Amino acid sequence: MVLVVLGSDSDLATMEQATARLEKLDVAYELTICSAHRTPDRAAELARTAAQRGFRVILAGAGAAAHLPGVLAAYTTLPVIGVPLSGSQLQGVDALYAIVQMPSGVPVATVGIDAAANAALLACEILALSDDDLKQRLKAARQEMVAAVEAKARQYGRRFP
Ligand code: RP5
Repeated sequence: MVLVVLGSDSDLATMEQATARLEKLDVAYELTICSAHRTPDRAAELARTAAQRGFRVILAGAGAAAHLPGVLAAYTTLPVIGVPLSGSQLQGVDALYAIVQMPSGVPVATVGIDAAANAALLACEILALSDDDLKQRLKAARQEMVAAVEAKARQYGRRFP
């Protein structure tokens, strides 16, 4: 249901934050590696066939001159969420600018640098528009987050004097 594309195996550790969220929310995904620069034909084919293969959203993580999300978006009207990845000499600012500054007509929803978990949650929110069970699981996850912050407030909160 969610196609997760990485520009390189060196992106795996960060992008696994996305797949962990998808697994926690019981959302099916397929993860693959494909480079806009090193394997441009494969990138085009992946995006062209994604909808007919049953995918509803694409997550694409890439670093450096990160054209992967934009190239995928060029070949499909499925929503594409781009994750700019750090690790380059410019620490992800290069990837952020490359992904977020799409020309008019071909949108890529862009999350923060290395924000793979948020990309997965955004993908789930898109899917939840037509999936009430997933909507409930997302609400439950928000409640867990509220409880975790409240527990930290109890643990670390203090007054002086
Ligand atoms: C990008 O170049 C990849 O997404 C990766 O973040 C970066 C470096 O790739 P490797 O040289 O580690 O394969 O295309």
